[in-house]
Amino acid sequence: MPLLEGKTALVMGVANRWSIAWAVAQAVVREGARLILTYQGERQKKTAEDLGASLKASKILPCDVGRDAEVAGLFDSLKQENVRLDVLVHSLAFANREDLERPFHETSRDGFSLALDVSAYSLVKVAHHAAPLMSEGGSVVTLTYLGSTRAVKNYNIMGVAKAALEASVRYLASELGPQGIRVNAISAGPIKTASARAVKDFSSMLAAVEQKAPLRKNTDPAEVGDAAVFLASHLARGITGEVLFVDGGYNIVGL
Ligand code: 1JT
Repeated sequence: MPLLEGKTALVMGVANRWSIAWAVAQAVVREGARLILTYQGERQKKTAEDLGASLKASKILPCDVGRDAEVAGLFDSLKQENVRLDVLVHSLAFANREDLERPFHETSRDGFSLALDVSAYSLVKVAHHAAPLMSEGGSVVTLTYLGSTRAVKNYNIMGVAKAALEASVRYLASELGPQGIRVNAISAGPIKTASARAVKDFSSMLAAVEQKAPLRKNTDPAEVGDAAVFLASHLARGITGEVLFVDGGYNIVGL
């Protein structure tokens, strides 16, 4: 029996076929969910529409989470069409490139605000709008990284943003739990997405993980997709406010 039969999943953050959100979209469709995709802007429109069509997505809508009006507009349009949501996947983040390269103490006020706004506040905002559509309860899943709790070289402001994101997961889980809405994060190992490609020395990081992780391999986006299916499904009905590591065990190893 498919794990998400009869459920509707909104997946935010598909930019291209290397996106973690795309691996999640494929996994939820494989498990029988109806898929709604959002993409950030004009530049991503064609790609999102092509990818969405290949999975028979029922809707492919624009939503730049940095703009309140676009977030409100997205959920208004879903409400208009009487969409009941069961699953919300938040798989997006942003930081200025120089903030991932220069020393962390050089982070500008604007760079700090931007990274936290797009990468952490956006979860609060979309959960706020999604909750009323989750009339039969639901599951919110976001993506995080180990740099939230460890000072990982170069991750810098994104680590601070992920710490805020993980704390937001706990507050949202606490407040939305009484409505049957669970909120969890997946802490993925490093994955070579388009965003990660822009990071210097990313390939050497992948090599280090391959050597040190208990499973001696890097994280495959499909592993994240499957974990998201689990968290979205009835199998995870007792789990909320949690950070689930999908990183080949890298986070448990000491020096
Ligand atoms: C962003 C970027 C968020 C890269 C990200 C990210 N979350 C994980 N990665 C990959 C990564 C990046 C670094 C790293 C480890 C993993 C790019 C900009 C947009 C937001 O350092 C050890 C730097």
